[in-house]
Amino acid sequence: MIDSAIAEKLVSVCRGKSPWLILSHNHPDPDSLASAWALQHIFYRKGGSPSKIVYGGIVGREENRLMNSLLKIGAVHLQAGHFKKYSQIALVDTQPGAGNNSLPPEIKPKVVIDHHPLLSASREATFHYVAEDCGATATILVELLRILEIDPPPLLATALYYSLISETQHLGRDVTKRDIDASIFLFPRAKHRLISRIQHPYRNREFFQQLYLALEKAFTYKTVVVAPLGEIHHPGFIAQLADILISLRRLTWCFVHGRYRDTLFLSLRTTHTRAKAGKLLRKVIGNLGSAGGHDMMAGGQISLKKMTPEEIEDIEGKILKQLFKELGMPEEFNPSPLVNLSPPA
Ligand SMILES: [Mn+2]
Repeated sequence: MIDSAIAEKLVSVCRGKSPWLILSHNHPDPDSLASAWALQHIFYRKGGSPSKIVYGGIVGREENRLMNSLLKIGAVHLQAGHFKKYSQIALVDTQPGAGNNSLPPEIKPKVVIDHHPLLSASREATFHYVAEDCGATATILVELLRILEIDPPPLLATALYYSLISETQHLGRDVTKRDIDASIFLFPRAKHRLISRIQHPYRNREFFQQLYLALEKAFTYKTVVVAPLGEIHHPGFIAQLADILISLRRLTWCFVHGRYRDTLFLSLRTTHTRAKAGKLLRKVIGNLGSAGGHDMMAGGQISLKKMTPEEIEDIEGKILKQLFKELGMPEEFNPSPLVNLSPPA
């Protein structure tokens, strides 16, 4: 549990009437949405300061769109003038330099709250709290709410609980005692019927089309299932597909990548509970881009701006080769398709 001195420091930082810009991931997942919303609540209740929750990219997954609208979170797309209008910036579930947010490099955030490994630029924030022993940033926000004696309204509790179970696959992945304690606190406060509606959304045809193409492209090699998707409809699909493919029996690693608007998005999953997937993906990507993650899951991105199709293909090939090398797999490469529709010989 976070100690009260840390919570009091956050309160002292947010006192005053000037408005805050709370920045989540570019393509926000439930954890960054719920955490941003909880921080907005703390700012309002303890500092009396208004704030806006923004993201740089798109809310791609149907579940996340539903979460934003059904729970009335009110996260909006970042506008060009926002950084001029709001002088105080807070980053949640991400950090300056993490590569998955739209913070311009010359702007220093005042507040950083995250559960990914600490990046050096975060130390320059007036308040930074980065706890790797939390499976979700939402856990940190729950602890802050509790220590500040703010009882979260039902919809906020619902968002935080949904974030916890979605980020940790129902408290099964990268989860610690802090997450369990937070979930016990949230459980009686959350509206579970709403969570069920979010978890079982109606999907448009685009999703099935994308899934079909993905399964066609996926292949397995040794203990890895790989899906090189090429162009995709939205970046959120990468993580979604990785979560599906890692369920493939007997395989222990899953690697998915796809391109969206000049960026290559990558997702890595493993069934090994202590695998340091985040570290591994950072090694694989090297100085080509950025990555972050935990033991069993990681994500990254590489800018493809001004690259020719050949250069892009080259990068994708390099990354894959590097991944196999890091996983200690032999040089010779004989993949087999995940789905084989040809009739038996
Ligand atoms: Mn998170």
